[in-house]
Amino acid sequence: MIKTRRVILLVMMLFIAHITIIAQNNKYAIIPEPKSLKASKGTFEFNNQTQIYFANGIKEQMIGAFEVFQERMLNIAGIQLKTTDTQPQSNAIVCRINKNLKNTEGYRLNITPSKIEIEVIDTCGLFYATQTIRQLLPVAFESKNKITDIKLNVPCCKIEDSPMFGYRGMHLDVCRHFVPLQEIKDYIDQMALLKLNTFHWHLTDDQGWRIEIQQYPRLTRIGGFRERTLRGHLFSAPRKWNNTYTGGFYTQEEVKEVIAYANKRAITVIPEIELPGHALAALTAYPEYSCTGGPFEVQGTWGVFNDVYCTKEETFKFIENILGEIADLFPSKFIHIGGDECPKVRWKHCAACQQRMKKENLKDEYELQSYFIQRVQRFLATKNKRIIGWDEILEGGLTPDATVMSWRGTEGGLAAAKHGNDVIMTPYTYLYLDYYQSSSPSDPLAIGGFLPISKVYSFNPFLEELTEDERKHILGVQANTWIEYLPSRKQREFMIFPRLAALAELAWIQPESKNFNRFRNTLLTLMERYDYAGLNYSNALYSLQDEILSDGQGRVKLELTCEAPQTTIYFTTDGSNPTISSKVYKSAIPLQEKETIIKAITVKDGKIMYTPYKQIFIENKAAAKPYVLYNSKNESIQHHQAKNLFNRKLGMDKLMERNDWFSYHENYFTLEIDLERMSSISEISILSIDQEHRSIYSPEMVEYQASIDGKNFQMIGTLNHDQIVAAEGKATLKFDPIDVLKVRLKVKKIANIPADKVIAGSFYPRLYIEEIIIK
Ligand code: TNX
Repeated sequence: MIKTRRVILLVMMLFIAHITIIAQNNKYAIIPEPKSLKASKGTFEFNNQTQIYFANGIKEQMIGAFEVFQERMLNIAGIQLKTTDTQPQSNAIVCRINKNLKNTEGYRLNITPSKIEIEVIDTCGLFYATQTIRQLLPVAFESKNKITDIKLNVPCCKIEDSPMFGYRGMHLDVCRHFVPLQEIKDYIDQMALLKLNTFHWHLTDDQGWRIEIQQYPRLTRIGGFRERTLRGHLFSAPRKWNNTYTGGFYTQEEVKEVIAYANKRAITVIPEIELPGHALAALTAYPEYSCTGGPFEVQGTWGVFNDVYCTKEETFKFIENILGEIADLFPSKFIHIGGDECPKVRWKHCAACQQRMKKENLKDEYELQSYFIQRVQRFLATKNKRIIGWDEILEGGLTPDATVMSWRGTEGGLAAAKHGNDVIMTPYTYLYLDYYQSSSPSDPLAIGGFLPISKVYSFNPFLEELTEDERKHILGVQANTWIEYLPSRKQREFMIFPRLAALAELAWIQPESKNFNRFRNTLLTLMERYDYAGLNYSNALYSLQDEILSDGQGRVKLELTCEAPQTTIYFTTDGSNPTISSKVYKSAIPLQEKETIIKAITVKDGKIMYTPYKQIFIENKAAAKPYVLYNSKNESIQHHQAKNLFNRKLGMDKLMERNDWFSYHENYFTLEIDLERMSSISEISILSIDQEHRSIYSPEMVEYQASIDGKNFQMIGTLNHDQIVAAEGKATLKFDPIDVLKVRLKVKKIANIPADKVIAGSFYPRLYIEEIIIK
């Protein structure tokens, strides 16, 4: 009896502790999480009498750090925060220099009912203190319009804070679609809230040149606009176009405006001028700097294009003139010069480039690329600038002073750090905000990939392979927003927010201090701020992710998970739409063997929080059965996508974006499925796809075998490539029912891309399989 009471008490205490943690989190909902925060009782209230006092030592130019906060106070709440020359006793913000603080971006904040005391060593720290106060204020402080009837209280606490990385970036592509100036400024303000300090502005690409260059007006007049834009995904066939003339660019005056706006928010703007590739907008305007002389068009489609800058002398003059203007315009010490995705075919067939290679003693076109980058680096050094380049600048020899932006995973960053170069980590495996964030097929079209916010948050930039010394070369991290598929502001906001908050936290705090459960709670408050700011952020935190598990007894069950806290999942198995009267999801749902449809919703406070989950699970005797996979050498192998072959789920579309497929790139594989008991079967299907434009082809041949004793197999049939293509990728072999124990499939990839295809010779054929179905 006593024992049960104790248990009940303990459970109650845990419950209460849980509640208070959540409540506290919401009161001090700061992202990124401060290094240390000690909560205390009471609040400080802002009103019309609140004054700001800058103690001795705070230099004139530092005072500007408060302006943005003062403006917001005035515009949103009508409160004029005046500065005073004599130290007030109460109702004041008192700012002081503390020489003991080491990090120029760090700050100390002491909030009591009578005063807010701030200690810093420099302007950035002062600015960040105001941004922390901004997040301690009621969420309505983010409102776009004036607010009334809200007490502008901040809860008392002591905060000591400073960032882990000195480079905390957000990248934005403004070439694939033109992004208006106001939108840029609004993102910069949102970056400031999250204490990000670098805006990487991707200003030139094949689809548009977006910055005025006074010496070359055609760059924007011609290169800034295009005739047509691809509709739908690059991988969908046939192609469809939007034929509206479209484009835009920023004048140098506007660029200065953005730089000043960012500077006021402790943000550096780094421009990116792409070279030697991704240059078609420039070459359309000035074809004489290409290898062939053109003509070209500003591209309305995406990808990598063969026409790049020629390496003749005139081109370098042209590029130096452009970079000269850029260097004068941007105060940042870094200029990003691109360097990625530069095909070498034009250089191979260009007399000027071949002559250049001879003259400079370069052994191949990769070294020519390296020569290109090094020349640009040397030129910018004369302007007192350092270069950043994408990780392809490692090819053909790395320029000593270059900083490498590692985007193709983390390998490039690792190699550069080991080489002694500085690195910024922006791997597409974690930090590409153009990738999908939910697995719901009703999300707007995106380029592909799958990076839910938890995955972004989980990125650890300190790779295990790095020594203590090499770690110092990791300057920081950045999230990239490429906008091929984000033509509208609404879509861009949907992809950027709230995932940018995950980036901000992993950039600011040590990996061991990260905690996704805490983060997601705090995030709910940030999302409330976004509501006030009118941002079209994504609610994908509330979407459902599924996993198909084996129940160990030859059947499969469906696990549903939701990353958001405080939610309930309701589901149905009969095709009806779930409501709050449907079954509550508690653990994985056992699936019946016959075709089953599962629908589910996430509910919070009686509200459905995301597009309902809906999935049909087809009948498949192979599901959850043991299997062995053999490669071309008949060695048994593990393949992380193999489970997708029998998950009873068919792909959502033919873009294969969310990893529901099995991809295989060797010559053939053999798969043995153990049905575990004698089973009557009469049909085996293998579902593949054909997409010539992506060099994806159905198998050359599939051999079907079966075994009664589990040891000796007999051939039951074969299907060849033409038969499979004719069946639209569903290679079904039907036969009179037989009792078997095991099934074996030998699947052969086509050897070469047929010679009559455009891409023959330059790509290798790929094989993608969606499902293997046994009936
Ligand atoms: C690769 S990241 C690119 C961009 C694309 C992006 C799409 C990089 C250096 N190059 O040109 O927009 O993928 O995710």
